[in-house]
Amino acid sequence: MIAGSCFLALSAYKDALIFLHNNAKIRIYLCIVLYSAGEEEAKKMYKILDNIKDVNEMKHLTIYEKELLSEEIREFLIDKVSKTGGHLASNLGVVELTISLFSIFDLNKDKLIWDVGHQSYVHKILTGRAKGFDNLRQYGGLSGFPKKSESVYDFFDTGHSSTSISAALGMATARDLKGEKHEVVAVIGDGALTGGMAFEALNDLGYRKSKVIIILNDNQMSIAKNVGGLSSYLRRLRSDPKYAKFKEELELNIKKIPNIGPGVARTLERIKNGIKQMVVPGMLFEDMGVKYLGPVDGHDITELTRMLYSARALKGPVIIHVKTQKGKGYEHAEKRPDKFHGIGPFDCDSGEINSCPDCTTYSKAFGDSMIRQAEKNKYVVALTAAMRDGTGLKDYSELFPERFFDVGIAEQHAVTLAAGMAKEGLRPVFAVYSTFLQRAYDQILHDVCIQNLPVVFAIDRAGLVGEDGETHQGIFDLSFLSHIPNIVIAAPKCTGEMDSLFDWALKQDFPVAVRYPRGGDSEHFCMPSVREFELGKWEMLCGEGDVAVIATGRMVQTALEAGELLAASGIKVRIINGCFIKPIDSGMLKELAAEKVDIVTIEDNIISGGFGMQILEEMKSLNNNARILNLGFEDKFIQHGSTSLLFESNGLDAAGIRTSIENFINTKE
Ligand SMILES: Cc1ncc(C[n+]2csc(CCOP(=O)(O)OP(=O)(O)O)c2C)c(N)n1
Repeated sequence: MIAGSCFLALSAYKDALIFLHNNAKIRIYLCIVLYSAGEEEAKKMYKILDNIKDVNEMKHLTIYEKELLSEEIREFLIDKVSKTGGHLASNLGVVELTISLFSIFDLNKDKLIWDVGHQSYVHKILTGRAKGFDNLRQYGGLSGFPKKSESVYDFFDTGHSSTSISAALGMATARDLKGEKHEVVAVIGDGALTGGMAFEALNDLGYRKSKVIIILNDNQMSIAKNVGGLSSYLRRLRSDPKYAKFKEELELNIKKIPNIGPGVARTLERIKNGIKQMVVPGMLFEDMGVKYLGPVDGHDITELTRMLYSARALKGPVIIHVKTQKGKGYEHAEKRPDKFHGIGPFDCDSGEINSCPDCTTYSKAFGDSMIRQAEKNKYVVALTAAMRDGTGLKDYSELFPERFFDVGIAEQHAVTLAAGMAKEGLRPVFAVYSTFLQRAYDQILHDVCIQNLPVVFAIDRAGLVGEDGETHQGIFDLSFLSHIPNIVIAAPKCTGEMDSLFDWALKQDFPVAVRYPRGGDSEHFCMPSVREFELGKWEMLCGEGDVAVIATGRMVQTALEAGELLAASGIKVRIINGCFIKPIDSGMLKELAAEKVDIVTIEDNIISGGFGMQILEEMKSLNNNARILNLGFEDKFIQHGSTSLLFESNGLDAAGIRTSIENFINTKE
């Protein structure tokens, strides 16, 4: 009876809340009454989150309500991400920050850009997309990154690091030229700030003096612990509150010094700057022309609000140094923010991931191989651009700390650093995801390949990566590398070949790129394989039939499966492991041409400029009339979803390939 009336009262309260939406005082009073009554139903029933219908709603909430909302959002995130997987720790760290940004800025006119964008989940929730979280990162569902196509409040698509300040400056420049009035805000992590592009943008911004507000979200973490001189600098700023307070007071006092005439004023200005330099050393941002505010506790909404107001009132560029904790509010993520950075589905209570600990992934096979290579050769060194664990180098880094180099999110620097090392006799291996290597195209061409330096590129996550979507699919590397002279490109057909291929690569005196996919071998595939590689020589796996299927890398396994399906319908095909993408095996192609065999090529890269195109060119030059079918990705970006679904929807699973080959055979006159 009592519970029933309570429930009725709560329902009425809920309606009243919606009605009284703009009257914060009454709302907070009712809220306190209900919460102090200790009613569990109250908590379950009245969710502030459910009543957020507008981006400006945050402006009407009290600080207390915002704190309650923060709790709700954290619960929501943990629950949803535990089911779908995703970027959890970074989002838990920006809950109060996002709420505060929404409280101060009006996203109907102001622009907000999230660097990398993996921490935009709270933004998505507050912009009406909470319901989409059941299908987060799934095919056809909500993207894990900002997408203009998804919401008018996603102002700029991100995914790769360190782009936000440039984009913000671009938008601010457009605003000023068009005579518009609104704020442009870029939120960038301390990890992303290690990327050179962020400095290029700061350099330009400080000079142009455009009004851009930069929020430096400093949690001292990249994916793993942040590295480098900038990180130590931020640590000093973070850890000494006196430092910031002293700076504020000093500036106030300096402002009080009277100016007497322009000449004296100039001298005084110089003296002021001199004093500032002496007592507030290394004011990096201010020296670049960007006003520095902070540091501020990023989980204290009152303080954050105060700071954001100050920044909005200022003229010219400003950076607010916000201290946050990655994984905040979820014990497991607070303890292991690296593990919960990007995570698959997991158990909420134990924090355990539902994965297969014994499965051999390509990254693991690479890491193991690096240990063997380093044991054999004391000049072997490994480089990563902030992706130590993802690329499988954790064990190696612990065994060979002096031969391990994490350069921060700086792929371009990593490549030229490796070039310098190779020039002086080291054997550098740069482990990098295919998508992030795009950043370093010129360094590969200009610094490594023109000088023909023996740098080995270990290109992980080549091909489809799945849930991270179009900004992360590694489907371009064959196209952007194949046309560079001197570089050799190879791909193992299974994890078992990784060690022998790296062993081969490290013996060559030219640049070698070894590309391999995310995950491990296909379930249907079991081919423990240790073999000798010979430059530009392919491997014939099945030698019968009038059609030769030449597949590369992980697609060899799919080609074998497709071959089995075709065999079941009485069609025999030859299957060739195209383990060298550059140079291709001209000898074998000549033999196939002589036999007048038709050719099907299969790659997990875009067709344009890829593996199959090279074969097509070669066959043309042999003046052969054999027909060629190139299978790979069409000229478009591939959205997010599980890799199996994406392969299927692009006709590159075994069944799709079987159909394409059958059609190809059937269309022969
Ligand atoms: C060019 C590039 N290299 C690597 C990555 C992979 N990556 C995604 S998030 C991240 C760490 C970012 O750290 P930070 O900016 O501090 O954000 P946090 O996750 O700590 O909130 C890295 C290395 C990337 N997105 N882009």
